[in-house]
Amino acid sequence: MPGASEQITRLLDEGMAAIAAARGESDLLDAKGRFFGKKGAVSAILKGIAALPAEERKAVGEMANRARAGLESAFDARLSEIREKERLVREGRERIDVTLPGRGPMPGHRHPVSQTMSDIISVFRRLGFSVQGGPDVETDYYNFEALNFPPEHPARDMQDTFYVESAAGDLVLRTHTSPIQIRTMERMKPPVRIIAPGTVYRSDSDITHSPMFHQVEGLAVDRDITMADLKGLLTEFCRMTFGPGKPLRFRPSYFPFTEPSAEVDIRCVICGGSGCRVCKESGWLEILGAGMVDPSVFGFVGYDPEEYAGFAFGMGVERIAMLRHGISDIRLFFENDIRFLSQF
Ligand code: FA5
Repeated sequence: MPGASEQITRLLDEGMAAIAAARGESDLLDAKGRFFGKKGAVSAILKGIAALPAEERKAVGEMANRARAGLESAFDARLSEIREKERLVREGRERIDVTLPGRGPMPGHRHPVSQTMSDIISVFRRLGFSVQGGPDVETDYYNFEALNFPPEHPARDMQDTFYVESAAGDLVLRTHTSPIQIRTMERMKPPVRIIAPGTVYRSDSDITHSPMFHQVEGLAVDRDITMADLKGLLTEFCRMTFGPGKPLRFRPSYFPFTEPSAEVDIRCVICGGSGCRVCKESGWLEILGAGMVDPSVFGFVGYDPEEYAGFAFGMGVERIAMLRHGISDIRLFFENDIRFLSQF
């Protein structure tokens, strides 16, 4: 075979270069196939030895075998190198750092509306009021009629609600916590000093109105109760809830079950009073309705209006939470976005 030794030398160089350049096992196996595998170039030379002149066979055979042995050991060495490198990469990726802090469950906390509700309740408990409850699904009688809203009374329109069909008669999702006034007075004789927290429902929805929201009702009935007691109590409640010096105002209003009636507004915290979309440019945000219990309501529960007088109020819990935390859209409370809720 003319130039067999040069050919072997060249194959050896090329084979060594291919082994050294191999990046992974598959490159390496490819080089083996081309140069010294069963069908590789070195094997082809060995197979062709028989055709060589007798005096060359021995030398070419020895040279080809040495070349194959050299390539095989280079292959083995490179294979171990590649496997070691892969092992280090894999272990680096999978390494567990036992000193890292664990991933525990995120600690939860109470919703800002529930926090505000409990704070309101504790203020009134300190002022001598006990807590009463009533059903969310109410009869028309307790929600409207006994509160002096006759069936076609226009004030019903201000509290449009969700009606529940029932064989038992007209049922509504209560529009306010005031029905608990009636239920309480049916059960208790004066003196009465109660608050009634609860969920209420209306077909309302904008940045300060939600279709489901919370109110805390208050009722005090005794001899000699006057509007001054109501004003003093609500002023003290605002001082305890918002801190001293927070401007509030009493504004004349109308409710069928109180006479006279008022609404209480707090200075808007979003604009500081200059006017914004939250306070509808008025500088004030309404937090509650109140008044002296109308004698006709006493008629429904059998209290003597000549002997007793009372005041009542009903406050919006979300509105108070908005004012405490400077929140500009009531709907944020119900979207349950953890980025919002985790701030409280
Ligand atoms: C009433 O619901 C009366 N029952 C309050 C009352 C009780 C008056 C006892 C007299 C005596 P009003 O509809 O204004 O009143 O609602 C009271 C408060 O609930 C409002 O001042 C406001 O703070 C809040 N509120 C009313 N509608 C919504 C609503 N859709 N979303 C959130 N808060 C509301």
